[in-house]
Amino acid sequence: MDEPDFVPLQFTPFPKEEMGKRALEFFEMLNKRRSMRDFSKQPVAKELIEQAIRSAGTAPSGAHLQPWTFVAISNHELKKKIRTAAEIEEKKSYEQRMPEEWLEVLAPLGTDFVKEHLTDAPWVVVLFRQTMRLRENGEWGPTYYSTESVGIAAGMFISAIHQMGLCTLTHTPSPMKFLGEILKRPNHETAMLVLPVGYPKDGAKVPNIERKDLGEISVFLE
Ligand code: IYR
Repeated sequence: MDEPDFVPLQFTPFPKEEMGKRALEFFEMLNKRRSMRDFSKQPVAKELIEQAIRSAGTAPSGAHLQPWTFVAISNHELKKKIRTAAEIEEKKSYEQRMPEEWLEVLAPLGTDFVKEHLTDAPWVVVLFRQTMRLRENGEWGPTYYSTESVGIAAGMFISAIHQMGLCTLTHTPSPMKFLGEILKRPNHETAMLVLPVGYPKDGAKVPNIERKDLGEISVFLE
């Protein structure tokens, strides 16, 4: 094994007074994000999607294996194929597979098996998790904490999209195997999330729901 190579950390400290302001501004920016299903067909430049993927690619990952592949689709035929396959699975899910206790918590979100966003949004980004990696000796080995790693990268992608003034949605058709087949991904990649990206339609609406406040989501032990 080679000795690990270290370089000095690039770290910018901020004055104490500025830290609270930066923290608040970041929260206020993120707190305006909404999962949105009413996409306009207005095109979005490829460079913006590339930039969001670059940001997502800064996520930490298990053993720095970066076990993610972002497949960004603007091709209408492919989006149609994905929508058709997703709706077949989702119809079965909503009508047969999801128990009443699940449907009960989905009801306020107003979702159903019709997935217009998959053809309306100018981009559909499918995020794949790499379950295996090719080792330097040519053998396949596992990746580590890939679900956590890809989850973090997804959060960063969603934040990047929001920060640039676009909308996205974390869509989870289930089961997702059809995505690897349609998009011809290798077997060691498994689809985790579908993220349509674009502008909202005029008059787009979102559910009237609240976020938990700090006291409900944290415990401080001092
Ligand atoms: N996968 C379905 C159902 C669904 C499940 C959850 I949990 C949601 O928060 C929203 C929807 C779909 O994408 O419609």
